[in-house]
Order: sequence, then structure tokens, then C-alpha cells
Amino acid sequence: MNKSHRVIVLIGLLLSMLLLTLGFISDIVPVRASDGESTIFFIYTGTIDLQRRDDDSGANITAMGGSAGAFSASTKATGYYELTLPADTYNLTADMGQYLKGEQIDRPCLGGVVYQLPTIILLGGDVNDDCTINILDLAFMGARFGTSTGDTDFDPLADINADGTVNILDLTLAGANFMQECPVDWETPLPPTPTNTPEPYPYP
Ligand SMILES: [Ca+2]
Ligand SMILES: [Ca+2]
Ligand SMILES: [Ca+2]
Repeated sequence: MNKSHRVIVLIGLLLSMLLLTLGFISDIVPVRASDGESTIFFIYTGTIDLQRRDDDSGANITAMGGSAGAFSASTKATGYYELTLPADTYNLTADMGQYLKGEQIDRPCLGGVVYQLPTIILLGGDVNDDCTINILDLAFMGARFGTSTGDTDFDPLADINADGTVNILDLTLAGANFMQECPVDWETPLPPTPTNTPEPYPYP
């Protein structure tokens, strides 16, 4: 590389840094995969709402791709998540312990797109994580009824709303969801519109 080439590369680098600083270059850029093909990432955003919890952190969104593998992210306290993925077709799962999970199958995901999945409300009360809320879950909770954090027979699994006590609030929540099963309702989003211009999305 002669001197003029080095100057051109340096100017290019400085220009890129300037454009990045000014926000003209999106953080969603094609990257070179190991096979030499260009891969474009996109971002799913959305919200997972845990019934009767104000703090919706700790729920997981998982995407299993046909060829891209598995990706996952956790929710913040607001229930908000972001998941960055390479283009592929994915099966999506929204899940949290003690709650029934939701699924979306065969979601085609195109590159260079940022879009929002519909909010999903996970139903509480599946203590034993067998995808149904039934007498087994209620019996487990009933056996620990009235216990609180620090009690020897307290079990956080029975504390559905995670307020530190197993009481009528937990029991009525599971009761209201009695005989519900996975997957819970999760509105299917419209297919994303192919675009190389990322749409603005809200960060809470
Ligand atoms: Ca909630
Ligand atoms: Ca169950
Ligand atoms: Ca509770």
C-alpha cells in the first residue's frame, strides 16, 4: 500500500467514524460471515407481560432458526426485549417459569428490518412447568399457603406474583387460569416489509 492509498483509507475511516457519530450510519450493517457471504442482521422488539407482576423482568424470548441456530434475550422490568438475528425463518417462544409459554411458528425474518412483535401476556400458575394449569399446580401452592420468604416451607415456585408471600393473590391467579394450556394467545404479526432502511423503534 503506497502513501496515497494509506491517505485514502485513513480519510475513509475518519469519514465513517464521523458519520457513525452523527448517526447517519445505522448500527444494522451487513457483516461478512465466515463463509464469505454477507449476512444482514435485524432486530425484533416487543413486550412480554407477566400477569400480576409489575416487574416483568426475567422472561425469555427465544428464536430457533432453520439454519441460523438459536438466539435468546431476556426482558427488562418493563417487559421490553430486543433480539438481534440474522435473516432466517424462526420459531419464537416467549417463556417464564411458573407461566404458560407462547409460540409463533415459521416466522420468516428478512434482513435489514427492525420491527415490533405484538405484546404477549403470559398466564401465571404453571408451577410444575408442564404446560397446563391444573390441580397439581393448585395443590402445590395450597400446601405452601400462608408462607413467606424466610419460612422453612416457603417455596418461591408457589409465589406466582413474586411478592414474597404465597397467598390468595397467587391462588386466585392460578384459579382464573385453571385448565389453560400452552401456547397462550399471541397475535401473529404481519410479515415485515423488506427494506434496508431500519425503522425507528422505541427504547423505553
Ligand atoms: Ca406484568
Ligand atoms: Ca402445571
Ligand atoms: Ca405471592
